[in-house]
Parts: sequence; C-alpha cells; structure tokens
Amino acid sequence: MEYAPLPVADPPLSIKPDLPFGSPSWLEHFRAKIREMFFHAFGAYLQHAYPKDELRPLSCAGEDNFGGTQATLIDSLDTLAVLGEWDLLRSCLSLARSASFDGDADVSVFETNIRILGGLLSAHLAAQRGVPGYSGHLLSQAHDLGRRLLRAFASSSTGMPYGTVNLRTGIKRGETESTCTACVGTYALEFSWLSLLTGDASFERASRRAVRALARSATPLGLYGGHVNITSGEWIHAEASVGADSDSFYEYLFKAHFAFADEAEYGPIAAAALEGIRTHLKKGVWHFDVHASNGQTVFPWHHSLAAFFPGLKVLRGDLLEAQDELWSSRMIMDRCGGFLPEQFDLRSASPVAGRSHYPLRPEFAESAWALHRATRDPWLLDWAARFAADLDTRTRVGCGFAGLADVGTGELADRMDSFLLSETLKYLYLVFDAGNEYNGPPNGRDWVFTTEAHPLPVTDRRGWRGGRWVGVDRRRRKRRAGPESPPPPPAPPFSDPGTRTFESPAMVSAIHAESVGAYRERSRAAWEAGVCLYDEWVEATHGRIWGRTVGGMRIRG
Ligand code: DMJ
Repeated sequence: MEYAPLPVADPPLSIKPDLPFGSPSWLEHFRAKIREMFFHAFGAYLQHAYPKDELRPLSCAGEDNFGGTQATLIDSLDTLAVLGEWDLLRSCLSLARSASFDGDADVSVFETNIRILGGLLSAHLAAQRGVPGYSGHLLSQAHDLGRRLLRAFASSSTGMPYGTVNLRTGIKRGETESTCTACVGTYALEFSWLSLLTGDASFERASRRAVRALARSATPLGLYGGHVNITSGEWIHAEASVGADSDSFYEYLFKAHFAFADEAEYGPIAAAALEGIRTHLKKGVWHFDVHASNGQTVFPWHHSLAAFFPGLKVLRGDLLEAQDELWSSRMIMDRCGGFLPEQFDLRSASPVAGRSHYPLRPEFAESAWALHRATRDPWLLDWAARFAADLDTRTRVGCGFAGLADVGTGELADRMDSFLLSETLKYLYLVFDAGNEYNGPPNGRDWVFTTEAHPLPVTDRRGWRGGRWVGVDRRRRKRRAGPESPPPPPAPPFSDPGTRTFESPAMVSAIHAESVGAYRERSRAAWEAGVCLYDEWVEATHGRIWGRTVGGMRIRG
C-alpha cells in the first residue's frame, strides 16, 4: 500500500508573520502554521509511537495508555478531514483498520468512548463523504467497541456505568462502584449516533438510562457532585463544579438536546442543571466549586477544564456571558505564561499547589473558536494567534509537543495527549478558516462537536420517543413547545459567598473588575468600529430551537 506523504515543513514556518493583522494573507499564514504544527505532532506520533496509543515526546517513544487501541491515530482521523487532507485520511483509514479492541486491558469507559468511539464514528461519516471506495470498516469497529463498553452499563443495577471495563472480559469482580459524574453522563452523542448508524438501539437506551439515573441523584438545589456511587446513587465527592469530573456531563445534556432536537428528555434535565449552576456556582465571571447539598463554596478555583463553558454558552446564545468568562480565562493565562494551569486559586491569584501543569488542553481554543464563529470578534483571532504562538514556542520539541509540568517554570512533561491533535489544533485551525465546511452554516450542514471535538451532524428533524428514533413533524413540535418561557433573571452581581472556606474576595474582585473592564473597553471599541458582528449563524441555527422552547436558552444580540 502506498501511503500519502506527510506535508512536513522544513524549516518550520514562523509563528509571527509580518502581515496585516486579520488580513486574508495573515489568516492564510496561520492556517498554514497550524497545519504545520499538526503534521509535526502527527508525523512524530506515526514515526516514533504508532501503533501505540500515545507519543512520549521527550523520550521519542510510544506508550499504551488507552488499552492498545491506536488512540492517537483514531482520535486524529477527522482532523485530517477538517484540514482537507483526504488522501492522507485514506491512507490512515487503512492503518486504522488494524486497530483491535480485544486486548486484555482495563480502560476508562469515558475516555474510550470520547476518544476512540467518537473518533471512529466521526471519521466514518467523513470517509463516507470524502474517501471514494471506503468500505465502512470504521463503523464495524465502532460497533464492536461499543458492545464492549456496553458491558459497563449492563453490569450495573441502576444503568450508571462502571468507570473501568476490561475490553476483553468486561467488568472485573470487585470493580469500584465509584465513578465521576462526567464518566456517567458523557455518552449521548456517540451512543446515539452509533444507534442511528447501526440500527442497534441498545446504545441509545443505555446512555439515556444512565443520565436518568444520574438525574435522580441531583440535590434539591439542582446540583450534581463530582463522584457518585453507581449502585446507591449517593455522592462520594459532593463538590459541584463545571470543571474536573463534571464538565462534559453538562456539555452533553445540552448538546444532546441541541443535536437531536430532544425537547422531551435532555432538554428539561439540561435546563434544570444549568439553572443550578447559574444560581449556585456562578460568582460574577467565575464558577466556583460548591457543596452540592448546601451551595457553600468549597474551592474558589478556576479549572482549566472549565474554559469549555463559555463555548457552551455560545451555543445557548449567551454571548456576553461567554465573552466575559473567556476573558477571565485569558487573564489567568496572561498571569501564567500563556497557559491555563490545571487549577488556579482565585484567592491567591496563583496556581493551586501541585496543580500547575498544562497538558496541552484545548478548552480555551474551543471557546475562542465557538465565540469567534458567533461574533467574528477580531480579539478572538488575536487570542488564537497568541495561543498558537505560545504552544509553538513553549511546548514544541523535536518529537512533537510536550505538555508543561509547570506553567510557571516551563518544565516539560513527557506526554502528548491525543487531544492535542483531535481538539486543540483542530479548533485553532477552524478559527482561522471561517469558510471551512466544519464551521457549519452557511458553509455546509450544521455540526455538533463532541467533547473530544469529533464533529457529528445535527439531526434537527429527529427525536427519540417511546424507545426508538422517529422523524419529528415540525408543526407538532411547535404545538408541543407551547408559549415562549420568560427570560431568566440576570446573573447575580459579584459577591462574597460568605463561607468559611472563602475568606478573601478582594483578589477575585480585583481580577474580575480588571478583566471585565478591560474587555468591555476593547469590545466596545471594536463594536463601534463595526467589526464585532452579531452573526446570522447563531440566529439561523439556534434561534429556532432555543428562542422558543426552553427558559434560559435565548439569543442575545
Ligand atoms: C478531552 O479529553 C475532553 O475534552 C474531555 O471532555 C476533557 N478533557 C480533555 C481535554 O482537556
């Protein structure tokens, strides 16, 4: 088999072009630069690590940390489609054909779903459109993998899945019943699409049953803790957060509602969960970790993972909140050498001890992309360019890119997570490529991106009723929706939540005032110059759903 050569640039392109900011040539330069970064990383993986799961960029070797599933290859396939590298995708599909999911390996059900199953499904859909002669093997592989993951759901009495499954043998005797909230509730997109494509409804049923069971564990405040016992439904860790352990649960409630026009089940659960967050976690532009039962602040921290949340707000149409919150993340990055540490303590305005690493995460780029797609705000182009430059200058090594062990010292870690290729570089590329079909209307069809940035089509005219997928008649749907809900109350002003654990709001107030004030200044100037546009894409894609059906989900112009 002849493989398409990787387009590796030698020497690497400069990251700081001497071109007019935002001009067509500037944008073209950054597209070329992100491609070059992608192929530097992907080439290093293929050359030094494949068929192992991930590249260790300092050792220049591979390691199997996802059960020997060729994780980085599979996670990267649809980025090739986004880059328009169809010949290379065809070559990589034939590599991926050899991936087996029958290893005697204990894997995270959550990670395997989002990285591998999501990667297979999205690449399958891309290959069907863009690779002539594609045999459809990725879907067969996805079905095989899905059945192995399903054992984690079927073995539990409530339907909430075990956190770990052995790919060959299923759930081990004595497996822990404690798992994270995101690990229970991040299946709707992959499992529903697997059901849609195979006609095997067991995946869709399993993911819904798990979410229903989890929703029964919501506290009277409408909050969810971070770790749950899958048999009793009790919270093992009761901190409610939009960051670590919970993030993609909220993301999937909302995206499933959106992707499947699901007003019957995901919609109400999503609306209640987001209302709980708004009422109890949101403090000005930040979201703190609070106790799910009493709402008291436990950790006034910013999580790196929580930087995805502004992007989700863009989907909701809450653009101004998204802008404020993303600016706040940017402020932390500016204090930390260009990257978000895993957790940042807002009292001391410094990384939390032992949590100062940055493993090449995508969340800032993800939200910047979502907000730019909606607003075309040029500041977001600037942020994306700065972020790309920081990645290129601070994390690039001979064998790919290395995460930071510490954002302060710049010490490198011997790890290149596959999400660098599936998410971080994909979102950056899409920021600079407004006309890309994966940016959705008006360039093509509408997509929902999974939590691992695997694009799946929005199925606007379908729904899940009575245990099966059915077409939804628009007129009937409209009648069911009823009158529009009133808009939600405005977010409460920033205030000290008055708990024992949160003693010094001064630093938070200062950062808040600085960040919001600075953004508003710049945003207004840009707006007055006529460059910050309210985008039709938001109106066309989301207005028809959010504008009329669910309280709190509305378009802000
Ligand atoms: C990715 O695997 C996914 O985005 C997940 O939801 C959160 N963690 C990483 C990226 O940071």
